Amino acid sequence: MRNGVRLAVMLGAVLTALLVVACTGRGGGGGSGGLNISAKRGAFEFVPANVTAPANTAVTITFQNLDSQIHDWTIDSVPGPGRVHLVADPGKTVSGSFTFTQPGTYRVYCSQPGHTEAGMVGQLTVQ
Ligand SMILES: [Cu+2]
Repeated sequence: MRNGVRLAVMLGAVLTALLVVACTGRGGGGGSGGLNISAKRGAFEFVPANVTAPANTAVTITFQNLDSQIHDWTIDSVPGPGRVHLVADPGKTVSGSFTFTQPGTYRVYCSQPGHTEAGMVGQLTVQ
């Protein structure tokens, strides 16, 4: 039985790895597979700044911080998850799955002190 359990765990790990590859393999433009956003190195900037996600579909958002200071990708209020707050330490990548339930445009910003003022803003379009 123990071997069976071990096999199940291994299979789970492999499937998870495949899922991660599938979700992060696409570009940052949109689509149902996932969104990839990065914090640009040496700049207060999201790349891309504007992203599009389908409504009523689970979307994996991956936020990669290429800069040397902490950044986050934050939406204060959006129907579905309510708040989105992906915080990435320098050089790190974080991700989460969200289902947005209402089409519209929502303001994205970095909540670290001074970053919004420096231009670290963007927009999520749900359609
Ligand atoms: Cu920031």
